[in-house]
This record gives sequence, structure tokens and C-alpha cells, in this order.
Amino acid sequence: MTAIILFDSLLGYMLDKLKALKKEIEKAADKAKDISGLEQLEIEYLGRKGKLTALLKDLSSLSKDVRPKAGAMANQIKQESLKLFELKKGELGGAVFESLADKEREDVTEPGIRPPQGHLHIMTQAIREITEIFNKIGFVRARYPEVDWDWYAFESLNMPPDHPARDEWETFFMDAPTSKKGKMVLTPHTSNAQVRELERGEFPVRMINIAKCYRRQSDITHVPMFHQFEGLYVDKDVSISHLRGTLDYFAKAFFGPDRAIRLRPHHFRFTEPSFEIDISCGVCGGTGVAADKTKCRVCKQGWLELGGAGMVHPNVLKAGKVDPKKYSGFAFGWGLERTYMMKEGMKIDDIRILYKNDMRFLKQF
Ligand code: FA5
Repeated sequence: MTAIILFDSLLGYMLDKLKALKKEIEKAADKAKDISGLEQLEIEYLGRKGKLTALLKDLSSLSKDVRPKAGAMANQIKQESLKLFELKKGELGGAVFESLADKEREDVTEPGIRPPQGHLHIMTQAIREITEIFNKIGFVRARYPEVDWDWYAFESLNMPPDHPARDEWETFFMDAPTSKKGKMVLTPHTSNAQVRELERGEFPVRMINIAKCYRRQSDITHVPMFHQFEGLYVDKDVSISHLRGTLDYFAKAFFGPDRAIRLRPHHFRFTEPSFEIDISCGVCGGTGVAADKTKCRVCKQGWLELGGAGMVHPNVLKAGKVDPKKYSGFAFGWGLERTYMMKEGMKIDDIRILYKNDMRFLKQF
């Protein structure tokens, strides 16, 4: 009898301890702030060295009759606690996402941050503008090499080797093998396009070649790399008035209706007759006199030199396999940088600024 009472009270004691542990687990789970805290509790209570496992070991002191009852209860507590931890983890996980969603909310309708935007270099803008102006009168932009044979750059243009006229084109020669067309040069002018275009044998020729040119020069009006645009028109019965009309049209379209051009006699080996092209000064209106009655500082006498022109020399036509008795033509070559500097409102007093990559300058255009 005494023994039964003793066993009963031991069982009761064990069951109370299990119930108390259950409550403790519930309280602790309630207080857990995050998932890692819950995982710690799981180890603390249900792990191999946890509090519930320790209690289960004590069950061995119970009699075989009552042990299953206590064992079943311990097991039930374990299962319920596992479920509780899972449930809590789910709740805390959801809360984490909610607070993340709050913190990292993106309003897709908000205006974006504009990335810094560049623009085309002013020379590229000028190339496009000039191409368009000439397109309107039927001239099509051609592309010819910027590293070319001596034949195209000089010899076919009526400038045989060692001719003194070549000195003006202070040329860079390539360190490359020579061919029957001579040495290779960095094109010192766009006129290398003339014979290349004639060789195509399609008439009328109405070409505009805009390309880089290279000369060993550098000062306030010269850069070692610059651009020229070369016009070539070859057909039957082409005269100087066609040349004059074309240049006039370009000057008015590019610089404005008030500007005029002037052809001054000159000498080029590849044109006959040859001219220098001047444009009336935009600062003094072609008078040579500034507003304060002093000499215009930009032009000094009302005109500014922009390029060369002339009627294509018969020898050049022949070099391009064109019969000079049947065909005639004109050509002109202007410096792009200088032309751009003469635009109304431009106050560029050193040509080299165009290629210094100075953002303070470039941003203005
Ligand atoms: C020539 O280069 C001739 N090929 C032009 C030509 C073509 C004449 C067709 C007749 C028929 P010139 O050496 O004068 O000509 O150069 C023409 C223009 O190129 C100059 O007026 C100038 O505007 C520009 N230029 C020449 N050298 C430089 C340089 N180093 N830097 C910037 N612009 C230059």
C-alpha cells in the first residue's frame, strides 16, 4: 500500500514537472525575438542535452506500470513544442519580410535619376551638318583611306616625287613597305579621294569626302590632326561658274545668308586655274572695320581664308582614266576646324582647344 502511494506521488511529481516544463517552453517561445533565438530554445529544451531529454531520463525511476503514461506525456510535450517552434518561426519569418518590404520599398512611379548625358563632339556635329548641306544639291559622302599610297596623295595629283610643291604638305610617312604606288603616308589632305573617285568611272561625279588629315604642324591656327572636306564634281561642260555657285550655296547655308565668298587666284598642282577661298568676316560684316572704328582683329581686311579650289587639272583626270577632252570638273578642299571657327558667334582664338578634351569648353556646344 505504502509502495503504491509512493509510486503514485512520484508519477504525479514527474507529470507536474513535465507540465511546468511545457509552460516554460511556451513562455520562452513567446518571448523569442527572432528565428535564431527560437533555434537556441529548441536546442535548450528538446536537444540531446536539453531539459526535456533530462526529464525523460528520470522516467526510468518510475515503475513499469506508470512509466508509459509519463512517457506518452513527455512525447506529447515534445511534439507540441516542435509544432510551436515551427509556428513561431513562420510568424517571425513573415515579420522579417514585412519589415524588409517596408525598408526596401521601391516606388516604380518615382522619376528616375538621369545618368550624365554626353553629346557628339562639335567636329562630328559639323561633319553631319556639312554632309546634309551637300546632300541637298546631290553630293554624296564618300569614304577613302586616311592612310594612303603616295600615288593618291601626291603623284596622281600632278606632284611627282621630289617636287617642291610637296613641301607645303608637311607629311608623316608610314614605316611600311613601299609598293609600285610608292610609300604609305598619313593623308595630308582629302584630295587623295579625287583619283580614287574618278577610278570608279561613274558620271557625273558628285562627291564629298570628309576625313582626317595629318601634317607636322601645331600652333594657334594649326593642329597635327585636322579634318578637311573635299568636293569633286566632274561631268561634261563644267565651268568655273558651277564652282562659284556651289561654294556660294554652301557658305550661305552654313554661315548664314549675309556671308559672301571670294575666290582669289592661287596655285595648286592639281587644279588649273586654282583659287583660295575666302569668306566674308562675320565679326565686321566683311568691312574690315570693327564697331569702334578700329581694324577688325579677327580678319584685319574683311575676309578669312578657309580652303582651296579650282578646275580639275587634265593630268589628274588622266590619272583617273578620264578623258579631259570629254569631261571637266571642279574640286575644293576646306579645313573643317577653321570653317567651324568662322561660324557666327564663335570666339575660338586657338584651334588646339578643339582637341584638348577640356569639358568646360566642350560642354558649351
Ligand atoms: C589643300 O590641302 C588642298 N588639297 C585643297 C584643295 C582641294 C585645293 C581641291 C584645290 C582643289 P591647303 O593646304 O591650303 O589645301 O589646305 C586647305 C585648308 O585645310 C586650309 O585652308 C585650312 O583651312 C586647312 N588646314 C590645313 N592645314 C591645317 C592644319 N594643320 N590644321 C588645321 N587646318 C588645316
